[in-house]
Amino acid sequence: MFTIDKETFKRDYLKKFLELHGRELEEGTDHHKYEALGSLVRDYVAKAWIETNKRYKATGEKQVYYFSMEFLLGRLLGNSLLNLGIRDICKEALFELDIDLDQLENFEQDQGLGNGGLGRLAACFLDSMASLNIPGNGCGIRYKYGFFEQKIINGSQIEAPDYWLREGNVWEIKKPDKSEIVKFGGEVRMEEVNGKLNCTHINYEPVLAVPYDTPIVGYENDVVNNLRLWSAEPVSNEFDFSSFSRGDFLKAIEYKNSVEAISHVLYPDDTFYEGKILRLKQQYFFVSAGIQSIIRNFKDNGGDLSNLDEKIAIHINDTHPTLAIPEIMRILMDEEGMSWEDAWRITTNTVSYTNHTILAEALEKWQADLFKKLLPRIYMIVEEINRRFCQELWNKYIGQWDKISNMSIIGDGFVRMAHLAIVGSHSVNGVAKLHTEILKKQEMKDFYYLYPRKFNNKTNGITHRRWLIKSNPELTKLLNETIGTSWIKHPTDLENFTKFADNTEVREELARIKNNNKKKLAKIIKDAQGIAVDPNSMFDVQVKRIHAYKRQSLNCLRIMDLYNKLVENPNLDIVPRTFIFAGKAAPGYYLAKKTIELINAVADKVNNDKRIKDKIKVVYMENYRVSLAESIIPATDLSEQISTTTKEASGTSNMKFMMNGALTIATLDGANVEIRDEVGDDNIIIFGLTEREVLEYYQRGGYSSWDTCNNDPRLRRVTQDIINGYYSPDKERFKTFYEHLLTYNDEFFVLKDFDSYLNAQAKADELYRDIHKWQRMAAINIAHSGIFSSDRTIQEYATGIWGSGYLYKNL
Ligand code: 26W
Repeated sequence: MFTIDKETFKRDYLKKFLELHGRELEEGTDHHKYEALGSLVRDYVAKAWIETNKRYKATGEKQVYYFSMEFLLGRLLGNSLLNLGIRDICKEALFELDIDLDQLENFEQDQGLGNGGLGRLAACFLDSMASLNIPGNGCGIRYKYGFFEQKIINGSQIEAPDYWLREGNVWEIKKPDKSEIVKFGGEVRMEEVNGKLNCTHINYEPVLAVPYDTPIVGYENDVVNNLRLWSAEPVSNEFDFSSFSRGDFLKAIEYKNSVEAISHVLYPDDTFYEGKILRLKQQYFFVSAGIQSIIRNFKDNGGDLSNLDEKIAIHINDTHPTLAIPEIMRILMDEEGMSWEDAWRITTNTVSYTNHTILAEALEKWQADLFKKLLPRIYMIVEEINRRFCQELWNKYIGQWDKISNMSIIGDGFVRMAHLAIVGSHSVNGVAKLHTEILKKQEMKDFYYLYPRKFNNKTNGITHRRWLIKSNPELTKLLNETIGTSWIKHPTDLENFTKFADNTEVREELARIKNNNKKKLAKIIKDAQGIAVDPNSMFDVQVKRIHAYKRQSLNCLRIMDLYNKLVENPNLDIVPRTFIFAGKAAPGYYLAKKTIELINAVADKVNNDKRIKDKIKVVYMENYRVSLAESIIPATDLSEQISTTTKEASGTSNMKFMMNGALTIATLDGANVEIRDEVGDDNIIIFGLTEREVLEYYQRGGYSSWDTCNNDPRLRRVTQDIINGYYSPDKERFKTFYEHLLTYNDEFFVLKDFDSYLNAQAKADELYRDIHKWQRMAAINIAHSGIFSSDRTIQEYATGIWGSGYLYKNL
């Protein structure tokens, strides 16, 4: 294992600083200091990185490639130090140089190449694969601009570009010699040579895919895996290709721009598919580059392509990288001369697919004519996959034309990516038990019937190294002192903490730690927003993407109701609360942006009303991102997981909160169900419609939001307040929000669940009044959170889907 002593570290650091900046430490800025530390750590990591690679080559172990359009890594310095096992030494050494490591870590820009849950999950998985010694590689896009920066101006979201590379990126290494060419457009020429059909792609536009590698450090195990992100560049002028007229200057500029556009910016859409051709280009770009480089590397190492599926597992994170399927087919057939049958067997055995959402508006389907024009050879292959698939269906479902056309991969002029992903892979998984059951019973039921053995569940997880050890050092210390350190490598050992739930001293210590974390967050809020919040109030938190189904609206309505009650009776005996919101809305999502505005309007009114004596405060924190989450989550008392049942595939912040000792108020949706199963009904606050009730309403109707509203004076009042000028002199301002709830019958049952939510909140109040009871519940939540470590999830993927890793070999 990597070790270093304090003095050597100091010497290395000062040397690095001088080399990098050509000046003494005293003359450097904080950013200089961060940069020197980052590049020194990268040097330390480099040796193990190379060694890991050599070891993988020598053992010929099965390699996993995790393809994802998004990797939401956040900051790397702190976690790399932690995983290397030198964070403490480093902290002491820097202290002696008058540098505060915690502060220095704040100078790192978040690597925000993802929208939300799906991208963060990919990042947690990379950490777990490395920590479990699984040969796991990430493959994605090196966006020049990450997820936009959110500013809240006059209560509204304003987007600014996230140019995260402005001050460089110490972690990445550009590898131009490992570039690949990706081909767009053009035509396909078919020729028969010696009785075999040959395909040649001509007149295409070539794009150079240049890889940048980032080391992913495993936890104290000398493993360093690789995340490879591809950047699009024009092919150099020396490159000889007939389809491009090199003499034409303007055309050359146009070509350069159109190429660079590919890896320019991350689409800020989450659960909403737009059908933009550039996105399809992005998808094929990184998938083709990734697959080509995997196969090239495999062959260079003497691999035999006929058993590619035994040596390589390719996982696709949602449908976004589904083109991996036809791309492998293309290479195996067109470049390697394999038969369709052999190529198909190898491809399907290699690829596995995870579905992350059942929302219909998120399903990717590409217009067939655009697809064909952009990717002519890939389209031909998809057509042939579909022809053979439909043939299979015809034989099985004689005369059932509707069923066949519903299941077809190409239909109504579109290529349906989820169908391609299911047909072309050997495993399809959901991300929580309930979600997988809904996939099997509803969304994908025809496919489940056809291929029952492909479907399986892998409940999501989070890396406890970032979300507990790194972000909550005081809680980590308490755990180590009470139950020892075995939980760090075996997170389910956190269960040993259960017996401390009844220990008064431990409960008081838990309360003290929480209070400390709240004080730190209160300072961040004060510094950023000028709002003073009381660390002794209950911190009641909802942080996540803003979306109608996640129901920030429900949270907001009950705050409005509570405010009304307080105005009416300022002496009302309630637990003082600080309501904290954060999250970004997709720039084109009008209702979500209005939700942000409404929350801010409510915040304005509530925070400035002297009558309610500061009993409640509302804070909307700007620019939610991984590093901010690391400050908010450890400071949370109550975690709001209030999506409409059936709509949240899993959720992962719910797991982060419980691991940090927050209690959860939740609907029985996504992984909340499994959290409830772990902690028991007494240690979670559940409310709202059940899965059965929601599905019945959707199928049979029978819900009238209008009636629900009219029968509840509290609802009548708060919904009127949205449009009567109470929160904004402009009565039109929140009209859409109101209409969504009342005119359009409240698609997500906000009003229906209101009463039950308020009762649940009253219960939370009651529990919070007894600090011992509350901390007992917090302790039980922490003790049962180990199962939600992504180490457990990754072990399940490795043994159940990929056939890789130590545990698999020892099955
Ligand atoms: C095409 C636009 C688009 C972009 C992203 C459609 C869909 C997505 C993702 C699948 C959305 C997403 O992040 N889903 C979330 O995935 C998490 C990890 O599995 C789950 O915990 C969340 O419940 C789910 O909403």
